[in-house]
Amino acid sequence: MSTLPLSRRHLLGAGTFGIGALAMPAWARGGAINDSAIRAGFDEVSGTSIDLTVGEGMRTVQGRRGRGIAVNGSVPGPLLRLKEGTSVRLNVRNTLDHDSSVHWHGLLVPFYLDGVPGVSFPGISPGETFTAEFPVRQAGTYWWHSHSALQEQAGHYGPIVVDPAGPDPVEADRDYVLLLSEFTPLDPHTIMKKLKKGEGYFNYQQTSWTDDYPLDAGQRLMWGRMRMMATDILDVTGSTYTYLANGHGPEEGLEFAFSPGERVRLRVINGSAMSFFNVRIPGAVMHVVAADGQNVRPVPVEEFQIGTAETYDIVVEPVGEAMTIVAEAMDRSGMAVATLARRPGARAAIPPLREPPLLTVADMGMNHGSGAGDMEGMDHAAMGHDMPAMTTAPEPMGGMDMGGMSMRDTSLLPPTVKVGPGIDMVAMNPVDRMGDPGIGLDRVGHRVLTYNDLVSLVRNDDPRTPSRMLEIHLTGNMERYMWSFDGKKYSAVSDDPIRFAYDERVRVKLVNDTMMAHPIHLHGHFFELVNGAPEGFQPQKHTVIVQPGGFVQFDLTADEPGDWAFHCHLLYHMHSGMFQVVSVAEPGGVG
Ligand SMILES: [Cu+2]
Repeated sequence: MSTLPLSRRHLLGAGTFGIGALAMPAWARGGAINDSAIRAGFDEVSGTSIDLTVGEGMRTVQGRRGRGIAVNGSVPGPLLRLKEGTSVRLNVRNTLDHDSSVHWHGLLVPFYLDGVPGVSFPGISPGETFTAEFPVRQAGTYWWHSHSALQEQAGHYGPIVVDPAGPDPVEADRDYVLLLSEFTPLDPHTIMKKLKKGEGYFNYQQTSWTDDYPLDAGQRLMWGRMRMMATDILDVTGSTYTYLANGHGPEEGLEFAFSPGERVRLRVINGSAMSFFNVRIPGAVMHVVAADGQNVRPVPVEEFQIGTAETYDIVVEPVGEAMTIVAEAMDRSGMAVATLARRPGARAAIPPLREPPLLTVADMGMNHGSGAGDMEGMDHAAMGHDMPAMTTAPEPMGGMDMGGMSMRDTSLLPPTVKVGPGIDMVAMNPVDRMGDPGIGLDRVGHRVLTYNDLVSLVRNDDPRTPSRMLEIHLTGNMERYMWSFDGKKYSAVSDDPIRFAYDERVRVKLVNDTMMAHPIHLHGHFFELVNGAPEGFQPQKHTVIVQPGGFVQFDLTADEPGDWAFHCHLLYHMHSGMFQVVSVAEPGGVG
């Protein structure tokens, strides 16, 4: 290689009079950033015109290496700091050798800038720069991510904070972003293939005859007959994932500084592909002040579950030298960790992972009551079958006789649901589970947030009663890893969208016929959870967890014309078909 010394000299020489070119980081020059490692953590970008460059490279997390997709050279990509009432121009340059995209998750934008390939936008071709310019109409905590293929799993995501035009009702001395996600050295398409082969592939906590789960022989037989697993809590687990806090593994020591007496605002974003987290700060009370970017009346809690794609803002007053922020994966196969530290290096104890939870009768959609904690004093004998453990509490099904109970009775489904191999489970008696803290948190012995605790801080602007009800079933065949709405797997252009008239007010009921919790996200809108909040103060969200075997209802004002994505935010569920297009008519137009 006689040219090597020459080219090296050439490069060195260029440096002496081409400082500008050399000062430009590798990611900005474009192309693969193979040999320059992707940084963990993120910079902050702001102003009226922001450049984002999508590139590829190698990531290393706690010694594990894998290929990744970075934006501006880091995972997560940069924090976009925007200001309500201004306009912003976002220039997204794609240096990958395949298409990319950015969806501004939670931001109200015109539909053609929403960044979902195949829905009013073709995607960003290799070498192309896509510009999204729009007015910033809201304040709060949001995030952005690729909507192309499985890029989000590889690292293509980052946080958004929008500062309010006026005074912020949340008073805090410090303001931090805590973006939770996961790292895997596996190629995301490899994960998809493994899930297709066997849904329990990553579930190393499977019940077996020799393990020490509190299930007796009869219970094991019952779960086996149903071809289900009581430990089937998350599809992809800590067996491959390292859980990340702002891109850092739990041993990599992410710190947030505080001084005694200060109020610290933490903007918690679940930017993971497949994980629900249970978040707590042992010893601290967390005041939940915003959900999905929208201010709520403060709720003091000691733990909350955050579904994929949700955000919660909390305010804490740390005490002592340090406090540990623990984000435990819902199946307790790992945790992301950060520290509130009074001085650099200060640490508090990290609690061990708790016992993995088991699915319950309620998760199978066989509730007979009105929801969690409401089963006391029920006369089970009068219901004609012997089900002593019929509660939403996390008890295994002691002595349950499943005879005569069909979990696949498709006659329970409305005619709008397409019955076929895509459905292997039908909730027998789905109930409103918005008072449920989430899988595994029923009996933790301290106060846990539920959706029923959320009350909007300000009055909502549409007081109308919905004029119609739309029921949508979340369906799936877990064994074949097929996921769908109403039994229909999404297959692009041929599908009939869900249609709304312009400004129509609709109550949407999402019924979960499966045994997994699904975080359902509607683009372009906020909807109001029907959670018993005082009239006019239902909390607004863009993503809602529908608990297994349960339902949620929300009121939607369809006032953003255009085609919008509507999907489960578990990446591999979306990729396997749990996706639809919502079409909102133009003003005066026909749906
Ligand atoms: Cu899902």
